[in-house]
Amino acid sequence: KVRASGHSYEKYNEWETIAAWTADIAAENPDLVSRSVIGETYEGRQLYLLKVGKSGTNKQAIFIDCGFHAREWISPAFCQWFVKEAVETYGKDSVLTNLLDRLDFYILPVLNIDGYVYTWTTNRMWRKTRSKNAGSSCIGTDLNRNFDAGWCTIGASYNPCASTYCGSAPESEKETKALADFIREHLSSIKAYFTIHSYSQLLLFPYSYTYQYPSNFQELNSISATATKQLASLYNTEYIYGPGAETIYPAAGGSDDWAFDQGIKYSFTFELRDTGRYGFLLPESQIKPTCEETLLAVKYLANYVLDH
Ligand code: ING
Ligand code: ZN
Repeated sequence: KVRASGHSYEKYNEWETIAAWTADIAAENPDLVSRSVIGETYEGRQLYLLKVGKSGTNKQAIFIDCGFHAREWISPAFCQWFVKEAVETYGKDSVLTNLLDRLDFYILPVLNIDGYVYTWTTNRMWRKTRSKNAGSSCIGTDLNRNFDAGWCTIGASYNPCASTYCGSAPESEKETKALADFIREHLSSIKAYFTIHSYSQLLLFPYSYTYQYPSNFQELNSISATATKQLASLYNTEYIYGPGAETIYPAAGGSDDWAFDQGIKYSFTFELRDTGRYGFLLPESQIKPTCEETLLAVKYLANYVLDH
């Protein structure tokens, strides 16, 4: 198959390769994949969004984003893997076929593109965006502290030099604004929101900005139990699940809490492999097993959402 030069699902791809891949995968699978642009990054790169699913009327949707944090390279790899699985197994795998017939998946392969590029060129451990901050020589905002969900009240910093800088205001970043605008415009169809991070092997749900439990805590807790069991069924990878604040740490301004408060009652943050041996530098040999096991959890949750 014609494929963006150098692209591989089992390697970490640089941004230009991922960008070319989004065009190719849509062109090769017009009945299943379409590409749109939902905005631009601070440095002017286009934010591509893939809509994956068979065309139909009044379809519900699941939104999945990857690449909030620049150094979490396994995250964009998962979004690419998900689209690959969709196009390669449609009509073969009955579960995925049913999902694609009845749901649309919006896949945002990399949100923090500028930061991702910076991790390839300059600093592999960069997390934030690359936007300039007024009155400071420090660069960047933490996109997962920039949403309007208890913004900057806990687990975030007003200091532009901090790695968890919340930005000058909620949605101050073009990337945050583009994502939030898209979700607001599609609220009537979006039933679930999954945001993919690494590392720690956690499945988190609201809230992170408060220790209070969400209205549907029991339901989220029990489907998280099943989703992580599904995930572990492949390679015994152990995940811990629970509300963000008590499971990882309290942190305001995250996208899952914001999506939940917009009314998207199935809102999750995945923290993929590993638990720290390699951390953000997860070897490429682990891309395939990590994506395969994660896909089991995503498929289970997507199926659950279909019936609820
Ligand atoms: N972890 C997330 C972070 O942004 C998180 C954890 C999830 C915080 C949901 C707030 C809301 O810190 C990583 N690895 O980025
Ligand atoms: Zn992250």
